[in-house]
Amino acid sequence: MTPDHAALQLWPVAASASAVEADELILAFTVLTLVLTVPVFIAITWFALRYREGSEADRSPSGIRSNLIEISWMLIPFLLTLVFFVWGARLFIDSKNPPPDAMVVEVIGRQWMWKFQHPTGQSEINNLHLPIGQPIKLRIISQDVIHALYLPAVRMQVAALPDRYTEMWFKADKVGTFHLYCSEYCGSDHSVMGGKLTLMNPGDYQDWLVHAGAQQGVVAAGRALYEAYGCASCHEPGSPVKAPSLAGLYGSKVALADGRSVVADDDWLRQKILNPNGDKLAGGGKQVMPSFAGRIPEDELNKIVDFIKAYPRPGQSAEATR
Ligand code: HEC
Ligand SMILES: [Cu+2]
Repeated sequence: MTPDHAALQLWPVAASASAVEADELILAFTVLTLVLTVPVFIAITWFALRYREGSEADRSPSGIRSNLIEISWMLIPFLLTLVFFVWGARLFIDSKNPPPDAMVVEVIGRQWMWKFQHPTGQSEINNLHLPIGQPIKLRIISQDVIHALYLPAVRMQVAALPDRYTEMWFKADKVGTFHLYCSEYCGSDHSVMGGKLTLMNPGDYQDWLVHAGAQQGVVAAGRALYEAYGCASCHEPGSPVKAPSLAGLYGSKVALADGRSVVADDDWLRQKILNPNGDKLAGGGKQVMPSFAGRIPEDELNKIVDFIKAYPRPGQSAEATR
């Protein structure tokens, strides 16, 4: 289940009580702004028409002077804005003070993926599974540049900084799958730095930790990395680069540009990813694929290779890799 990209969603689902409060604040403030500005614009139009050059309107000073009007036009908007100041400050202070019993999830942002580590040790990439009905505190850091974790469903957005922890906390109350974004432009693949926030009943979450979370399968983890490192944006069918599909590649014979042919085994795949050009360029291929040497840690490289191993040939069920 993925969040619906197709449907135009002007107002995202609110999945926590504080999200509802944030919505109320924004709606109320929008209404207030309209109440204060619409009459001004109407009056401007009316005066512009009535006192346009050459009109017959009476232009003599009226002589009316009222302290009541003077004071009220200043005092009423001032008090109204104060209401919003107090209301907003309360939400802001709440959002900075997680309850002490909050469950802590570690978040690491880096070009271009999000890594989440659960208190029980399970980790996942670009997907975040969390229980509802319980305060959750995300402790956020970046491994390289500034990113920002944005969870529209809980109306929260916090910067991920390279050298300092930041925090976000919320208590979700709605089960479902929602968007998860990086909302700070962070380089060429910023647009793919996102995924899914899955909110579950506490029982399902425990279940997920034990089953899916623990063995979220190297293959699924590999697929997430394949997407996160941008392999998919070149190698998936339909991509503008037209790189060869990696489906069914493992174990097959690859014809190289220098005339040799090799069997795509673990070793060769690993080498190809690290140093794709030179003597590893595919026959008829151009030097397009960037080198990933020094960019993908060894454990993740294993997972990507495992994913390529399991990537089904066309016609086979794709379920196995999801
Ligand atoms: C900018 C586009 C681009 C990106 C990003 C990219 N590749 Fe490639 N890749 C190519 C192209 C083009 C080829 C074919 C030419 C060649 O052999 O280099 C290729 C070839 C390959 C091959 C050999 C396939 C064959 O049939 O010979 C493998 C394996 C591969 N890429 C894996 C990966 C992995 C894994 C990633 C991510 C870590 C990745 N690529 C990222 C463009 C890309
Ligand atoms: Cu980012």
